Amino acid sequence: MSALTTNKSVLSWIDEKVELVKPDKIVWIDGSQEQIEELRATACSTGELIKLNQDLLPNCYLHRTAVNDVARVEGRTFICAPTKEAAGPTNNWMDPQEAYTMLYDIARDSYKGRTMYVIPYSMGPVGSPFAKIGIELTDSIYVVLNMVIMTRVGKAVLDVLGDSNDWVRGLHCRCSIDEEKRYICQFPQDNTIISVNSGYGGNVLLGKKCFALRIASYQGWKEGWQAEHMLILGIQNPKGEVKYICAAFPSACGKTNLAMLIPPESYQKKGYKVWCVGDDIAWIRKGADGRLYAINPENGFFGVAPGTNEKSNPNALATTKEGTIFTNVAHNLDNNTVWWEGLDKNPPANAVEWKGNPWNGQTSEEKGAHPNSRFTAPAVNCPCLSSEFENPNGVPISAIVFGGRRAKLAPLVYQSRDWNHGVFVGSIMASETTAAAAGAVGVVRRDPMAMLPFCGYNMADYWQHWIDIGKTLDADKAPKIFNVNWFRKDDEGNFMWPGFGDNLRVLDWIIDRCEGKVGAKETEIGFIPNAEDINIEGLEGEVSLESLKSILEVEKELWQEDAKGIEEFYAKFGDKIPPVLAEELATLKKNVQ
Ligand code: GTP
Ligand code: SPV
Ligand code: MN
Repeated sequence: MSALTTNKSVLSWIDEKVELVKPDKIVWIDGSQEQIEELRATACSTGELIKLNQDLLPNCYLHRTAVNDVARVEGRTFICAPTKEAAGPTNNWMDPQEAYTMLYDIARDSYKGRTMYVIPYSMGPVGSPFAKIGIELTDSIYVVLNMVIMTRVGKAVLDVLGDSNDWVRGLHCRCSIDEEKRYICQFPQDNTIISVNSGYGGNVLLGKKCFALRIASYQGWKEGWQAEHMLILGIQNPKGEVKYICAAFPSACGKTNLAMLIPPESYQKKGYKVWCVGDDIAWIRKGADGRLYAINPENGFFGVAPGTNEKSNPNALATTKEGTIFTNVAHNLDNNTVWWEGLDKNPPANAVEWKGNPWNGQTSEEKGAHPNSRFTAPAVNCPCLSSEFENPNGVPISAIVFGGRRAKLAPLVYQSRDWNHGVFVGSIMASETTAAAAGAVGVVRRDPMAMLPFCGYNMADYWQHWIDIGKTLDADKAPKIFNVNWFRKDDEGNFMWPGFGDNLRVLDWIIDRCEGKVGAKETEIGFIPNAEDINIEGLEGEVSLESLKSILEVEKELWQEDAKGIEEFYAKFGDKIPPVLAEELATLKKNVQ
């Protein structure tokens, strides 16, 4: 098959990589339906994919990864910047030359007997002023078919690229899925990503975390924009006006759920609607009118399956009914469909669990689906997809929301005093770890702006970049910055806030604050709602005014403790800590004294 471009920088880079990995064959991905069908058929013939019940789940497939390859591997993810300091204390660093040498040794000849797929893709609507182009080389059909869902793929992308050298190089080699030789390496200064020995999600769909966050955050720093781990949603009020919110929560902390939320009944009756623009990544830049605009660079959703059901997230469930790839969920053999924990109360008896073993969901103690099992679903399937999804200029942002998973301390919601204080609030985020990354689950760690595993340069420079962006915004145009916590628990370990659709009640307060329509209490940590201003109509029996008040309280002793933790965290950055943040920390310490 002949190349789909005459771009010399593309062709010579591919030639080099062909020389290195020695594929039997090269296939350019043009994104045509015919080609997709052919790849699906090939993958089914080798067992890489399982074709599901085409009446119930048309064009849907199941894939199982290796059991040692089920999540991102943060310990084996590297920022290969020229110096350790450029990567900063929160990233693993490797010298670029050493990294290339090591990775090329691992990759050498690894495509022998295999096919090289060349995937030209656009992050963002093709040709949008926000969009960026990448080319991923992979020896995995699973990767190709996922990239086809998650990004805009094909010849049109190369036509937009023309002769330009401004594109991100991505080389993925499955090799032998050896954990000890698994590396996810970003070279921000070279616009390059190399990923070896994995076949899982965020490690190998290089447009996603590797490019759209790690490389793009660096590009944004150099070019004056921002790449963030944020959902984007629009709230339509009864008058038909839509206000947009971006929210950064760490992995598996509720972005997809919030982005697709269904308003509580009382809100629906009044005419409220929520529209999803994106569920994981936002690229943000200033528009001609001086406001910040955001696009979702992705074209699909790579969502957490467990817990997704008709009640918690019917929109996500509906999105997975066609053209979806399920990874590491249980396979129901009776009707050739899929199942995961929390889908319904009726696990299949005649099934295969995520590792590929026979499984009786009614009697087994073992899980059917891996906790980080996922669906890859096309955005167009989403019943609440925003009409602005394809808008090349993005949507104007009214509020930025940070949030984590914290059983104690962080109140349900609070508002920062101003932009710089908001940057501070983002920088001190902490959250319990989840199954989205390999390692212990439930450990509280600092995760500034939900970017700890995704920032492609020194986090202190990243914070300064946030502060610098703020300087360019007029106060009346800058988004207001908030922090939320849906995960507060009582002493018995029960969640104190119902969450999910009811989170709209908090977003409602946030939008009212943005419009100056509601008051708030100024506290040691920022503005807290008067409990009466959070609408709990229809929540009788679930949340009392008393318990709402208790999750809106500032517990000074806990904050004193936390301030020490923040100080320790900041100390890692030495004198690179932006003075603005050092001052904000001093203010917090004084306030909670
Ligand atoms: P990534 O795709 O890893 O970036 O995750 P995400 O941030 O999109 O998280 P997602 O929406 O998939 O939610 C992850 C888990 O959090 C699911 O198991 C949900 O059930 C749970 N969750 C989401 N929203 C809420 C909420 O408001 N309250 C509670 N208690 N749990 C929630
Ligand atoms: C996350 O972990 O934040 C995800 C899934 O969205 S992955 O694509 O694996 O990074
Ligand atoms: Mn994510």
